[in-house]
Amino acid sequence: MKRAISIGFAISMAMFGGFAAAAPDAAVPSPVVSLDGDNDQTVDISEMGKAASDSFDKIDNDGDGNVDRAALGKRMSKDEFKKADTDKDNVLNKNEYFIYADSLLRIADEDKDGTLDDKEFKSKEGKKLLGLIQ
Ligand SMILES: [Ca+2]
Ligand SMILES: [Ca+2]
Ligand SMILES: [Ca+2]
Ligand SMILES: [Ca+2]
Repeated sequence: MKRAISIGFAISMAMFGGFAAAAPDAAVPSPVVSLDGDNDQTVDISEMGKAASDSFDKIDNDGDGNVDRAALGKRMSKDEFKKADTDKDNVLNKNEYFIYADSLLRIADEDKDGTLDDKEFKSKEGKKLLGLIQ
């Protein structure tokens, strides 16, 4: 007696139009999206501060709480570093780093609402801030 091995033929019903391609707009890089912790489409001082703190910790790879000009690399020019180093000890501590980032945020904040949107991030200071904290 032959036992026929039955292979189940799955009859697939082609579903047309069921899977529309995902809208590609989510892929557009937005500086706000990466920093916007509360998803209100703007970056406020606390979101900026968190990013600044994270980036500071990354730059301060020996963990002594200070970063020097060399460690900052392209993030800051010599003059900017001088300005940020308010106690003139040739390193930036986290507070100095944050205050400098905050000063950029204030200048970039064109409409003075205390937050930066995508448009404001495109300003000179906005870009600088982004380069600093990302
Ligand atoms: Ca936000
Ligand atoms: Ca250090
Ligand atoms: Ca200093
Ligand atoms: Ca604003």
